[in-house]
Amino acid sequence: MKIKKRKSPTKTGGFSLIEVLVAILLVGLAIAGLVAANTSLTKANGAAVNLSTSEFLIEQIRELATLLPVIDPQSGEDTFGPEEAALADYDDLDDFDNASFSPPIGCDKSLLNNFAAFTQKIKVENVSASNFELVVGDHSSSFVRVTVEVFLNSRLLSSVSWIRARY
Ligand SMILES: [Ca+2]
Ligand SMILES: [Ca+2]
Repeated sequence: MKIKKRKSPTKTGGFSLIEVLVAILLVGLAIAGLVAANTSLTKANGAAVNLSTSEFLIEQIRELATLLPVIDPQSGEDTFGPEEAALADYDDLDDFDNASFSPPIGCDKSLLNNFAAFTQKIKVENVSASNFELVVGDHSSSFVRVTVEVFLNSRLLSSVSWIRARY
């Protein structure tokens, strides 16, 4: 009588348990790597979007400021700061000194409610005609430095300064 030989599992062409475990481990590592790469890409993308938004919000103030005279058209140098009660009536650059807008404003002073988490902070300072780094007394020179900072939930994203001459 013939006894049927049982085939050994290693000779069937299948995988051993160790091989399967190693394969699972490698696939797991590959998936973990992909998830990590995707997470950092998403974070980088989010940061880039926030940065472009802050540049856009700075640009709004720059455009608005470009159209304004440096001192008030009516009161001249009498007041450094706003002579007017409402933002809609602000008509010179120093009206915006120490102004903070959240939601931020557009170049037409309208509220940009879609960017409510962002804040624009504006500083207007007179600087020396011979040294733009040197802040001098209000209305004591013909040059002002406008600084706009943009915050996202109180975290500073961008800050830009520029010089305007009084004309
Ligand atoms: Ca004014
Ligand atoms: Ca003013």
